Amino acid sequence: NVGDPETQRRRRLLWLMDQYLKNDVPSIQKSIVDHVEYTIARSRFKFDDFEAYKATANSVRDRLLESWNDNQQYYRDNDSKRVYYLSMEFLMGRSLLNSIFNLGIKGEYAQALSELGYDLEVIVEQERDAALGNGGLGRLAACFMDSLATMNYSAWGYGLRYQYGLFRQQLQDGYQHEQPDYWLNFGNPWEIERVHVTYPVKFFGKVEEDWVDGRKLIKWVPDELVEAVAYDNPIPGYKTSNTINLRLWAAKPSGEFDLQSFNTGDYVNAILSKQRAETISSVLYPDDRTYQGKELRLKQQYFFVSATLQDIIRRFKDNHSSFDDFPEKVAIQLNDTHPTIGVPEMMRLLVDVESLEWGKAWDITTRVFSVTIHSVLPEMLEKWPIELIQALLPRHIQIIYKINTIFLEEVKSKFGNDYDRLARMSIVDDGEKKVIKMASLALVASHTVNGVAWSHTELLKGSVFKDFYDLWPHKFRNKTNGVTQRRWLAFSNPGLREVLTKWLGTESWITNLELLTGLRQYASDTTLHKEWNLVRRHNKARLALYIEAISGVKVSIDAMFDVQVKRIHEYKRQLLNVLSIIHRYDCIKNMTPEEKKKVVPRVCIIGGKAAPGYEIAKKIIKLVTTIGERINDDSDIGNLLKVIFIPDYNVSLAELVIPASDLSQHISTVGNEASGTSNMKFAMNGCLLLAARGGSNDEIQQEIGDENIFMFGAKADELGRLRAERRNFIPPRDFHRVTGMIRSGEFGHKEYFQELCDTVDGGDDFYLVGNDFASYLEAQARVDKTFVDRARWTQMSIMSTAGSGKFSSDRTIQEYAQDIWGIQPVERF
Ligand code: B1H
Ligand code: IMP
Repeated sequence: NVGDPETQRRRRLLWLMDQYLKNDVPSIQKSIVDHVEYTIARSRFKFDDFEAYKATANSVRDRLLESWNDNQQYYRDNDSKRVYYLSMEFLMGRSLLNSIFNLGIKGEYAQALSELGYDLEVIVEQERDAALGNGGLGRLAACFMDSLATMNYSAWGYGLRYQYGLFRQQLQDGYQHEQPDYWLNFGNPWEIERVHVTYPVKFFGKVEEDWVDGRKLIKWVPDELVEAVAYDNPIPGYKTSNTINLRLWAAKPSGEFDLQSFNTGDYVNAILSKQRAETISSVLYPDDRTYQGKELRLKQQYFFVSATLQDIIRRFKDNHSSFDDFPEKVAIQLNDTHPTIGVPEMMRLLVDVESLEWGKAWDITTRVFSVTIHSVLPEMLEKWPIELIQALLPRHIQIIYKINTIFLEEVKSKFGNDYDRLARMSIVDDGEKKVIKMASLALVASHTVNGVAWSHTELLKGSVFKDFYDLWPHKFRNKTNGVTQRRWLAFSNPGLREVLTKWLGTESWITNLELLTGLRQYASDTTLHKEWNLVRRHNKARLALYIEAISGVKVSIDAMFDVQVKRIHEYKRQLLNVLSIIHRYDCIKNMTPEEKKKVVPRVCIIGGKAAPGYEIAKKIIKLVTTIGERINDDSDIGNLLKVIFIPDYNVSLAELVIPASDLSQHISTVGNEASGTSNMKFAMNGCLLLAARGGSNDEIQQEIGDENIFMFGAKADELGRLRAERRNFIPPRDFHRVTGMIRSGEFGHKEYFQELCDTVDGGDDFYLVGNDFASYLEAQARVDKTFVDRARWTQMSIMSTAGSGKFSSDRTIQEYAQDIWGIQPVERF
């Protein structure tokens, strides 16, 4: 025992921890069983698979917490610049397998459980997805967290802890029904409630002015006060001790406010009205394209952003006495415009609370914020009614007006009194609708703005934000999206992982995806072909079992698995796929037995959720299930064609489906998909893409080569003309034949499907389904022809994987870090 008492105490504590959290099999077993007894309070002699999952998850959490704590301490001491990623959505999926893989203890856990009589694969399935997101935008945030942790960045994610995540989709009689996703019902072992990390968030009320010592003091007196409570979710990096934090806020009634109403004697009603505060973080909005201008949504945005900024400023002030260094220590990324109310909130905190003068505060704000835009269409940009902001956030509306006035002066000084331009660029639109344009506010306050694929960024510069590009060309960047190859390749496709590692001679591709190009030299090696196809057959067999379990339909794994899984949207054109399936069915029905022998058997798999109020999208789902019933039971067709709708598509289903796909469809109307990210996951896993032009499809084509992808359809520069002339367009005969079959009631539900057909053959085919139909069928014919040439297909598949190195979110994050955030990796040891 040497050293002072404090050193001795610390040494003792470290020793104790070391005794407990070793990663050998018996130590892991001890921690699991301890959690069975002491956390779940079950007997170690009798616990079911779900309880085993909970105990296992808790034991993993213990291990995460160690590095999480050390890491936060290290960042604090090191005082390096941190990036804060603000997002309304984080679509994390499951955590157990991902965590033990990242910690490098998957083998030990599998063995530990197996010796206790449990199967890791079964245990993993007990976990509910954390579905705090709608689709691509939320999943991108989750991939970014993984890359930030893995690449040793000092980063925090901030968002909302919705009690209900994205709804669960149930099919009844082939129609979508939404069920609440109460994912916290059985507890969430991955989060730590921080009862002491709380901030007050104000709403409504009025602004009062006061003069003190010749200074104007502005005081916002709210009518409603809500408490934000932090829930921390440790995010481990792969093979690093870096564990970063995703902090999600939950709303709780505030304890200190409302004394007034308690004094009126109506105690019970006073409690009930306070309790309503919790609704702010109750539910994720399930609509990912249309802004409904709902008060609750704005409340959610402000709630999470206000708590976040208070937290960031508090952390900064822990070891800084002036704000001069703030931009050197803090970078804040806005994931789309949803957190933009943070701009006036930052100004309010700096000016009203921290007493900085306006100019100084604005300088700091504009050096800290940057924004990513994910949408393509100007009409999709977020706009909030002035009245709503005025009532809910009376101080912020004043700040927004002031920002706008100063901004418009700058525009004038550059372009003169060009009133059209001024009106277009103004943050405040006080025309008929009277709204605040959040994208303009975000752009004015951000030092950089980026699109999510090359073609998308070009659209932003050339049309959506052309005026801003004219004013500030230096602000615009491209950051092509990426996905984490850990979750989407290494962990979800263990068979392929083994093959890749063997042929590349290293596992380093798991952190350096560009190494995949090393596969190209073996693309025609027959031994590799054998191993490659064996893996896919194995994955397809797994999916086939799942399909049979949910639908009763037996599918052959010799058939091509042709997959389209993503949110159901008209612009994603599931209808193009479905119409061509009907066309295929019709063709097969009319074939002679000889002709049938030449047909390439297909299993068409479609999955995805429709927003609850989106009638057309719901009809598309019903159309898929309707034709599925007909085709799957048709003895003329047999195994030549099957149509499966996979209900409740989510992240964990994606992990099952993607490695088992032969062909996947990314066929959004050109110019309507900002990027797309599932295309990257499929390509990585050696699935061939049937792809329309635009978004990240263009870049995938460039990376893997024209000859290894099936592209079709209109080009970007044709979109404007084709749309304008769409009423004069006459679709091919086959197209009319197919919609005619639906309209005539051939599949039943005659009335119900009319409206759906009207969207494509009623002379107003906005998404150009009819326009692209011929080109799509031609591409599908190429697909069939190629599929029977096994060697050619396998080679293309290998080339797809080999060419997808660019689409790692590690690359994306590194570009953000260097080019936007100005942060460096901080390695702890
Ligand atoms: C994307 C959204 C989105 N773009 C509003 N915009 C939302 C808009 O809840 N809301 O109000 C939610 C989401 N999501 C997607 O982002 C693009 O459509 C994809 O093309 C892109 O790949 C993805 C990630 O950049
Ligand atoms: P994309 O629109 O095909 O690029 O899909 C983006 C990603 O979002 C997918 O790979 C999935 O990980 C995720 N995703 C899409 N739709 C859903 C959904 O309905 N639930 C959960 N995740 C989804």
